[in-house]
Amino acid sequence: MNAKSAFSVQTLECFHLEVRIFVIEIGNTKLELRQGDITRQSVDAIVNAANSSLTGGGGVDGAIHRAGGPLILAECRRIRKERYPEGLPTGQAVITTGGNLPAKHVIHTVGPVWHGGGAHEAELLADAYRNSLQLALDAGLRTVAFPSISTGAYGYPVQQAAHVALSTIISFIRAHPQAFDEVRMVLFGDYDLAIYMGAMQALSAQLHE
Ligand code: AR6
Repeated sequence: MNAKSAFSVQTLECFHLEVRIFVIEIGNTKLELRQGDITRQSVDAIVNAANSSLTGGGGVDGAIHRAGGPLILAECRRIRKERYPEGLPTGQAVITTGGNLPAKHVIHTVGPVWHGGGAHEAELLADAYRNSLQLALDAGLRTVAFPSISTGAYGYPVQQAAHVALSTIISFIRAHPQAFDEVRMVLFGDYDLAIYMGAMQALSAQLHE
């Protein structure tokens, strides 16, 4: 494992707000956790925790469509009609423009609804992260930001979701060491950030064993 630095904590002053950022470096790729709003990230692609209809919803999905404007929805509708008339299956991902967002693209994926853990939720959640990263890689995108997929309306316990999310991202980065400059998890609240930090510390320790 070529992890340059184990675990670093940076504090940035940004518009008078303190932004805490937690970073590990895996080869040439930074894996970063930060508290924030995914719609405000200036990256090549943000990931949307969508539903299979691809026509918008609440939570992150609603925020992305509100901030990104009608071009995103128009592309989603076209993709739905041409490629997924039955809806985008759980764990799959598609890419659209970023519309009015600072991000150039939106990758829409569908996480699993939590049914107690015995309905392949972990595999499906890992698929959502992996297929989103694969789309970004195929499109030559170097910076990608994820929200915490499935842990809102879909009810996936955050602690378990954090482990799946980060271990899947770390495995993908290790398998594709030249692919990304940065993969970022953007957590909406302090509680989620703390949970993801704990999961990252545990995984980071394993990387160095
Ligand atoms: N930036 C970052 N994270 C956010 C933001 C934001 N602007 N807004 C919410 N979150 P959810 P799901 C967090 O419910 O569980 C939608 O209706 C939120 O606090 O958005 O995958 C879709 O259309 C939570 O931690 O996604 C689907 O029907 C996380 O994002 C369904 O919800 C995910 O919460 C998908 O449910």
